[in-house]
Amino acid sequence: MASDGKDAPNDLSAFWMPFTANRQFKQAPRMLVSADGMYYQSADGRQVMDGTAGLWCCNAGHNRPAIVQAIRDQVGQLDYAPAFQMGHPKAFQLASVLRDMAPAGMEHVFFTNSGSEAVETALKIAIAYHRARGEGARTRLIGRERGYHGVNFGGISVGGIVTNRKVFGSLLTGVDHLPHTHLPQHNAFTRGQPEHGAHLADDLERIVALHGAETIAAVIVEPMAGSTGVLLPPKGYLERLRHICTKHGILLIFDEVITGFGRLGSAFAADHFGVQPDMMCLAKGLTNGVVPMGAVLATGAIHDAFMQGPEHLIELFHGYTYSGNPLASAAGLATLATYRNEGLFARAAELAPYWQEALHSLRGLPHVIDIRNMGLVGAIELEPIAGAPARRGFAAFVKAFEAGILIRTTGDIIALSPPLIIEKPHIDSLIGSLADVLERLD
Ligand code: PXG
Repeated sequence: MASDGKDAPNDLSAFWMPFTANRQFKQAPRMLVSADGMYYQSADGRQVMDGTAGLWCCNAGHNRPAIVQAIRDQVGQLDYAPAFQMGHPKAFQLASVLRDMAPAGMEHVFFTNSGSEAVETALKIAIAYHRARGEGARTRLIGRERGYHGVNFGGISVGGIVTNRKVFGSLLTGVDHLPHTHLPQHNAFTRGQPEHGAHLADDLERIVALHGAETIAAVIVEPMAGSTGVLLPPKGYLERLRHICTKHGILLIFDEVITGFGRLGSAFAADHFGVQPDMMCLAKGLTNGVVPMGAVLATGAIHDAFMQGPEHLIELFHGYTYSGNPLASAAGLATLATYRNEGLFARAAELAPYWQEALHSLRGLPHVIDIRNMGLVGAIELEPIAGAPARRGFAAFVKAFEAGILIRTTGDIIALSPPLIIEKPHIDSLIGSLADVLERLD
């Protein structure tokens, strides 16, 4: 439903906004009031093209009838069911659909309400799994520099974005980090996976030598690091990580909160790169971003290790009031059906070469020091203003919004991740508008 913007509020003071420059926003609010297909409408009545699928989540675009209807129907039929010791059909149906579309071996689904909770869940399962098998000394968790795994304590501990960590105390103990894979000196302006950097996975051997494999529970990485500014895995890197984890009995967790559900042109990054993790974290595109939901997928071996002891006892002391919530489950089922019926993952793969060329046409514009892409993801890295990191990126974001396109910036990196329903004329218009913005940037 289009809105005339009359519902835009006057008092903005109470809402403490997440990951937002609150004072700047409240002086010059960027308010969205409705959305349809590829477009948002702003409170001042402008069409704004969604270049980021919301926050990497509305992969099927906005206001999709089947999803809207499924939620409407569900809320009138069963609004809530207790998540513990009780069930309802749609959560089981959604788990089965997810299992069937996931890479072979991912047999069980644990529902959460966000990507952050999926990460905490996977880390806890990893540690408890080893303990259930009699390897209780395996408690260490290995993340990666520049990794983003949500904002809870486990996630920021294994994560590697300094601003998300440094003011929050001592975090989890027993955590180590692999080096990030961003090598601009070798890989700038790469199309798709970079050539250089597979050797960076070998750092895991150093960490194993330091602590002993028998103390390490899991390695968690984003197969493609999104939030930190789109860092693609160098060719051979994920394969090497898988090999070293297997060799030492360490679980490999892929955080696919961004890469899941077609972003790279395959259902999951694990499919795209042909590398099999032991667990996967999902969220965002699972429900097209419409109702919050996350999930952890785990192998049969992990799940089965817990299924012992007296049958009346809880096997895993973990879960959320809203795990498998009926509205979220209904939204998830309708979303996955929409992806399937419209062939949206294949569509992303088909459009990827056009997207790639459009993005790389920005090379040579002022301040552009790197462009990288894969599937329907792209990043344009800008040279930071000396002494004022993130200022140029933020200016690009604000100017882009004024020009009618929604982009994401992290520091001085612009990230683009449009809905998978995007068409070539949209790509031309998005990249054309962005080129104008870059031309005008100080
Ligand atoms: N893991 C990954 C890989 C993510 O990208 C999370 C976990 C946490 O998900 P929740 O649902 O708790 O937010 C994320 C979230 C951005 C951006 O613009 C990225 C995320 C969230 C908001 C903005 O890069 N990723």
